[in-house]
Amino acid sequence: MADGAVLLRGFARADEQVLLAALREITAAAPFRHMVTPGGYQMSVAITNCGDVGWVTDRSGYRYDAVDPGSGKPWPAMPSAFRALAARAAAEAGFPAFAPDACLINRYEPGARLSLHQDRDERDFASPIVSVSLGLPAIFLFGGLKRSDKPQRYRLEHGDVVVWGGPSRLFFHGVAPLADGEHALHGRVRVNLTFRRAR
Ligand code: MD3
Ligand code: FE
Repeated sequence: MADGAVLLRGFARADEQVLLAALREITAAAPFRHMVTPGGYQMSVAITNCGDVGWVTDRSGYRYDAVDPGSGKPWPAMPSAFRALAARAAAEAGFPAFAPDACLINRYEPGARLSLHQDRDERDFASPIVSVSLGLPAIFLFGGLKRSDKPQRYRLEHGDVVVWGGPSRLFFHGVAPLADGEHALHGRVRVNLTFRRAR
């Protein structure tokens, strides 16, 4: 896709049942919720996390926190199936020692979108970010280092995995409003797992 960005089509398909079961356990303990951005807007994407720390946003800013603000408890542990899949994908893309400590889980319902942004709340930009797409397909927008760089569009489908490292780690990216549909396993949603080394 770009220098350092590798698209692994269908890489997570064989794990779809294990991933779904793990996802159900996580969201039972830490339900999806629509957080508020520092600017005061409610996100159309609902999020939760697992791992040592989770990405959160509120009126005071974006950050990684060990505590789920919804429950006051630590985020659910990262399931071994999640960790293993992320490490295997990173290795395939040339990052052999990826040890994520955070997994942000995004849920898109029809119409939900993510505007163009950079991921820069992590301490370590040398580690890649690994993303796993599940459920309904989405149009992923992939720009460059400048917000004004015209984004390329990629259709990401159930089971696709992308590794974003090297120069692409700080590229602007986003997701176009989700089209309606029905997925055999996940229903009327898209779920995206993003594995990060945050601390
Ligand atoms: C490219 N999520 O959670 S995953 C995010 O599909 C996020 O939910 C999108 O952007 C989603 O921050 C896209 C793909 C992704 C994640 C991180 C990146 C692409 C990236 C970081 C740098 C460059
Ligand atoms: Fe992002």
